[in-house]
Amino acid sequence: MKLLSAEFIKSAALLNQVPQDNKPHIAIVGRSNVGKSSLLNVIMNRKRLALTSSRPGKTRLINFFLINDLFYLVDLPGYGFSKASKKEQQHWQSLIESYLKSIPQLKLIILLIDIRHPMSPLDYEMLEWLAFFNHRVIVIGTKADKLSSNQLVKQITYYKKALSPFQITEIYSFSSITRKGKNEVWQAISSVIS
Ligand SMILES: Nc1nc2c(ncn2[C@@H]2O[C@H](COP(=O)(O)OP(=O)(O)OP(=O)(O)O)[C@@H](O)[C@H]2O)c(=O)[nH]1
Ligand SMILES: [Mg+2]
Repeated sequence: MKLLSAEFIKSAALLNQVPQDNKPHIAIVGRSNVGKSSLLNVIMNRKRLALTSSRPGKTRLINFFLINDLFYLVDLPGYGFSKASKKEQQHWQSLIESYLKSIPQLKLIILLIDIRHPMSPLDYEMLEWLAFFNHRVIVIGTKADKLSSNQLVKQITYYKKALSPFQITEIYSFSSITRKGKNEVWQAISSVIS
């Protein structure tokens, strides 16, 4: 599949604001600041269609981007943003969770982790939760440009082992700076869309 068009459609603060048509959804999840919006821009071949920031907590709503008039890429707020108030965190968490459990058009979850670090307790929680709802998940390790190729091999090996209990075999490293991993993400998307 080739990228033909990418268009911002809307932001949703509530579940009933999610687009109501039957087009498939592919959602990007991961902790705050891991690089979700940056990855989306690389995938959509646009510099700033999804807004990014070096300060965690940039994405606060569910943002929908229509690709090729065919499916939605969905940018979710990150989890584990400690500077937000408890009330805000609970609101995001319930928004993310209700979206992830109640949208039948959701075909694939792209879970982002920072390849430099081990999985956090919140990543484990998210994986267990996604497994409970039987979602198809691939894992993408972001910020690969910050590691040497030796370190990268080591981290991928660690992740393969950590993810095997979740029956996840697809794990790729990615960099929004070098665009490494872009093709692998596109391939995973194509495989659930066509
Ligand atoms: N070196 C490097 N920096 C990255 C990469 N991806 C993202 N960043 C940086 O990490 C910061 C956060 O990126 P975002 O894409 O806004 O992260 P996010 O996951 O959407 O964050 P929230 O919206 O807060 O949940 C920004 O300063 C990005 O420039 C990467 O692959 N390599
Ligand atoms: Mg974001």
